[in-house]
Amino acid sequence: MTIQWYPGHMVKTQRLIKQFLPLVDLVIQLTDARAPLSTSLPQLGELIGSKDLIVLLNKADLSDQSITSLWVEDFKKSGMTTFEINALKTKSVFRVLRYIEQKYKVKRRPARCMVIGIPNVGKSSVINQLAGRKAARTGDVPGVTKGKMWLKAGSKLEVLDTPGILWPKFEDKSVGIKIALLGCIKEELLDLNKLSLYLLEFLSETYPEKLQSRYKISLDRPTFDLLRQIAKNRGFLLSKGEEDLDRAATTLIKEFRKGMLGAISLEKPGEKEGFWQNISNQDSV
Ligand SMILES: Nc1nc2c(ncn2[C@@H]2O[C@H](COP(=O)(O)OP(=O)(O)OP(=O)(O)O)[C@@H](O)[C@H]2O)c(=O)[nH]1
Ligand SMILES: [Mg+2]
Repeated sequence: MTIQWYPGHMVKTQRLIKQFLPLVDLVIQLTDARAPLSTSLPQLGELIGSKDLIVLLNKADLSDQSITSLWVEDFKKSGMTTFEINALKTKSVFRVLRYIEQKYKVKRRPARCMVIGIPNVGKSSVINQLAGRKAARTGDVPGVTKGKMWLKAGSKLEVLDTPGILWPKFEDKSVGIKIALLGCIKEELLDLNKLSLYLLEFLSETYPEKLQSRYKISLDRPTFDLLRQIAKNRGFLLSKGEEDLDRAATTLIKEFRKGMLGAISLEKPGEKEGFWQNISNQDSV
């Protein structure tokens, strides 16, 4: 599955990040805790140079807790300041605010930071928590923020919200699949049927009990049949009585994204030739 999505505003955002970098004290990179590496910006070093950096593993309420803890350890080991957070919870973001206020309190002016990351990871949601009000627009589709926006977070911090950025092409197909599953790519560009089969294959290998308990299906069948069973059990039928596989695929992906199958992580630290690598090499299910 080859995915490309690089609209004009992403090119502009990269320019904007470079332009505003000299004005900020630190950069906050937001990632999705369910796949912290795949949702990191590969060109981060090139974009921000040696500027102070905090990495936030957001949506930790939706990720597999034991795996997220391993990620936090892993990031810290490589010298990164890292927090796992849930941007919808004020307390969770508060720890980050405290850390920043402490670190930059010697400055006579408010500390300034810039929040960057790929689309839909929760940048605007974190900023709203930092600011203590719903100032930045958020939404469960990628590409909500289109331009930059400065906000005050109390008297000690100023934050710049930026639109999500991706890169022109995914060298590693498995990265494209994971970020598509996490809702970071425009839906219209995706083959949801194929994506749902990747997800089913992953879940039946990695989280079989969660898949079984949500959809009450027999897992000892080919992947394609799992989708058919979901359609059948949910009563998704076409006029001729055939299973509506498109609807089953959309439902599965939507429910996974919302955490309705339970807390799930798509990647583990140190996984070189993991599940997605193998599946994207075959590129068929
Ligand atoms: N469950 C959960 N949902 C979250 C969390 N953070 C953000 N969301 C949801 O994720 C969606 C995207 O959030 P935004 O804050 O708009 O993301 P963004 O990174 O600003 O997106 P773009 O501006 O499109 O790049 C929204 O529906 C949020 O409510 C979180 O920690 N947990
Ligand atoms: Mg936004």
